[in-house]
Order: sequence, then C-alpha cells, then structure tokens
Amino acid sequence: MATLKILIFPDPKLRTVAEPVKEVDDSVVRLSEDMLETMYDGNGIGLAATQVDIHKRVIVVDVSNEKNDPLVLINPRINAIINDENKSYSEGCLSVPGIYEELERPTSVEIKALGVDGKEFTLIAEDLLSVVIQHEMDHLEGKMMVDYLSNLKREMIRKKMIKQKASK
Ligand code: QAP
Ligand code: CO
Repeated sequence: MATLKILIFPDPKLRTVAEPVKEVDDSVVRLSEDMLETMYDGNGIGLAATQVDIHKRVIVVDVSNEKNDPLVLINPRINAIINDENKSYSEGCLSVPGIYEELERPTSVEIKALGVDGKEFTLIAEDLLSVVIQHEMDHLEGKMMVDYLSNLKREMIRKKMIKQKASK
C-alpha cells in the first residue's frame, strides 16, 4: 500500500468529472487500498479518487471512532433521498486543509454502489455517514464544499490556500 499526494484547492484538476469504473479489477482494488491509507494518514473520514488526481468514480469513507470500519463505494449513486429534511454539519476537506464550514444537506439517503467484490449493494446512510458520502460524491462531479459558500468566503479561502502553499 502507498499514500498518494492530495490535490489542494484551488488546483484546477479538482474540477475534473470522474469516469465510471467499467470493471472492478485489481487496479481498482489497489487504488481503494491506497486511498484508505491516504485518508487514515491524513486523519480524514472520507476521500474521493479525484482528490488524488485519479478521475475514476471511487470514494472511501470511515466514520467510525476506532477507524476500523472502511467503506469503499465504486460508481456510487443516490437512489433516493429518504428524508428531505436538511441538517447542518461542520464539514472539512483534505483538499482544503484547516477550513471547516457549516453546510446543509439531506440527512438520510439511499445509496447504491459497487463494492471491491464488484457486486452492487444498497446502503441507507444517515447523519454523518450520509453527509460524508454526499461530500465525496460531489468531488466526483468536480464540485467542492467551497462552492456552497459565498463568493467572498470562497475567495478568502482561495487566498489562504495559496499563501499556505507558498510558505511550505
Ligand atoms: C468530508 O473530510 C467531511 O482541514 C471528509 O486539517 C468531513 O476527512 C464531510 C481533514 C467532515 C463532513 C464532515 C481536514 C483533516 C479531513 C482538515 C475530511 C485537516 C485534516 C477532512
Ligand atoms: Co473533500
């Protein structure tokens, strides 16, 4: 396994729309393992392949306290919004380090995806899990959490990220 380099906002590669995975072969399994290692290494709870500059529809998530419940979703899609009542969560992103913002999303969604075994499964995600999966699925569309903020706030974050990069 290996850790991968994470793209940082406003890297334009983060705007790439990911391609569906045609076949869950060894390369996809290896990618998901490397993504999990990269996510754990960065103390993250979710990561999309887009963030490591691989534009395939793969996301990994682990919202457990013990960090021992890895979840790999390949070609994920939201099948249904079960509860259209939105809830606000403080969201972070490994591609926007040091920034946390309150965002509203549906709290309960039904997701369909392929697992690393290539088989389709259905998952009813609620609360934090639901929010993280939606956040990661946005990345696959080239969408980021900063897009939900005001232009002013996004511009401030953009400048901060460029400064942080220059001082490293
Ligand atoms: C998405 O994000 C998420 O700024 C996953 O310095 C997170 O794992 C959705 C991280 C929270 C909803 C709620 C961020 C690590 C990790 C940072 C992450 C940082 C170190 C972010
Ligand atoms: Co993110």
